[in-house]
Amino acid sequence: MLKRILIANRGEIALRIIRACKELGIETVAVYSEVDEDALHLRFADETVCIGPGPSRQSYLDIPRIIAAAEITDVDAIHPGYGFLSENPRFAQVCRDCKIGFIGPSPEAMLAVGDKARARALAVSAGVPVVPGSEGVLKDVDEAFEIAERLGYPLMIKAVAGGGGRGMRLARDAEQLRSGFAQASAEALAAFKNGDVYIERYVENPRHVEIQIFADSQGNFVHLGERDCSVQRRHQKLIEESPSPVLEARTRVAMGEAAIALARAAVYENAGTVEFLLDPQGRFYFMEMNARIQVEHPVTELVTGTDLVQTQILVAGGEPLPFTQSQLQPRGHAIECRVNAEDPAHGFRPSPGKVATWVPPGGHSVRVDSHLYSGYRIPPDYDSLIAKFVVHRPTRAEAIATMLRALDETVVEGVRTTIPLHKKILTDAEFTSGAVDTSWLDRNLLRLMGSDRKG
Ligand code: MV4
Repeated sequence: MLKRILIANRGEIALRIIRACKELGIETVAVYSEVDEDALHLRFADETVCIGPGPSRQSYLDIPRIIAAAEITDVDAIHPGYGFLSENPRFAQVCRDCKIGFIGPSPEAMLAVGDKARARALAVSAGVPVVPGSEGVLKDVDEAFEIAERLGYPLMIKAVAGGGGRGMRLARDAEQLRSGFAQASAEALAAFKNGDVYIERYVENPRHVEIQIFADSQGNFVHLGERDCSVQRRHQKLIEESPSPVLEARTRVAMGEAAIALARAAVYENAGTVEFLLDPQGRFYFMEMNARIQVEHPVTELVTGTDLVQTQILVAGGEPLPFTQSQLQPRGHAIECRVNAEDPAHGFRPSPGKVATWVPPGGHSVRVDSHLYSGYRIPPDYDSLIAKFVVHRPTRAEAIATMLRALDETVVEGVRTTIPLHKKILTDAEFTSGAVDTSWLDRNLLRLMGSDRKG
């Protein structure tokens, strides 16, 4: 059992992890940058260590500074949260070398799923469906043309090291394949120092459906159902829900089994998420695996009645999973809205600054994960997530009604937020009928915001 944990993160997820530790009787060490001196996670922790200036490269992303903080405070393990160092195999390896526990998968498993071409090959070997495409990395555009003849158009060009839609191009014909190949490769080389690309048939109008999995050190694997994250803007999720409003029962079973097969093949441990594209015909294809606890994990916690962060800590301490597959029977419907300090009426530009008033929602069936307080100054240095509202009700219609009530009673003064947009989406007939895909929000943003340009 772990006794003392350092949280290598900030914001709402740092609070989330500290809360899990407190309930388990585990001591906590918070780290913070110079611009986070007033951050709420410092007040919740037993001990705090300043690790450097505001820019995350010199603080939350600086491996030697985090390790030094862990050594000084004599912790048993580090929880990386999401973002920052959470999916960095080098960091996981340094933790191992320094005999500090890493609450997450092994560096080997992280490497295996972190490289997109490797993950794809692993999926194929595990019998997990992938989008038809090239076997691996393409050596040049001529090889791409050859394979394109066999696959047919439209095609997607993807960078091996890509993420968040970067290094990705759609090609509807050979001409676009030529230009897109060069663009995707150059973009990936600049962003990730790796210009390797591969191609896949383009899946039109897909939904983003992901499976939460969990594995312990004894080789037990379970899945905890799906989250539908189709409401996105430029690869930033806004709303996630479980169950998916469109997934058929047999597809859910097949997707869960596929996710576990992939995790087994990667010799995966701890919490992970396997992302799939779901096409309009109900066929699904492996996309990638996220080797971390995700922002939207509370959606799964509510429908399965689990605590995924506590489970991460128990499993990292060598305990077996506290639930079996048959004990995991999802109940009801959960929806999460991500509240960002951004202005949807002006291209979602960040809206940092002082939050004069913060009155969060509450009441029956409403969970709020947030590091905000009245008077808090949101620094401009980090991502703009300020709160997650998560509701759990017996049906989707009731969950939507509860979320609308929660959004309505919230007061945020001093910064712009995505709350007005969430209200528009949740009252939209296409959303309430479940008829959305991954580009729905981009296509409908003007219509949704149209009658309310100032939010
Ligand atoms: C695709 C696709 C259609 N066909 N691959 C976007 C980021 C990366 N995770 C994979 N992505 C996509 N891959 C093929 N063969 C469409 C997307 C995609 C997408 C996927 C998930 C969530 C949102 C998306 C938004 C646009 C495009």
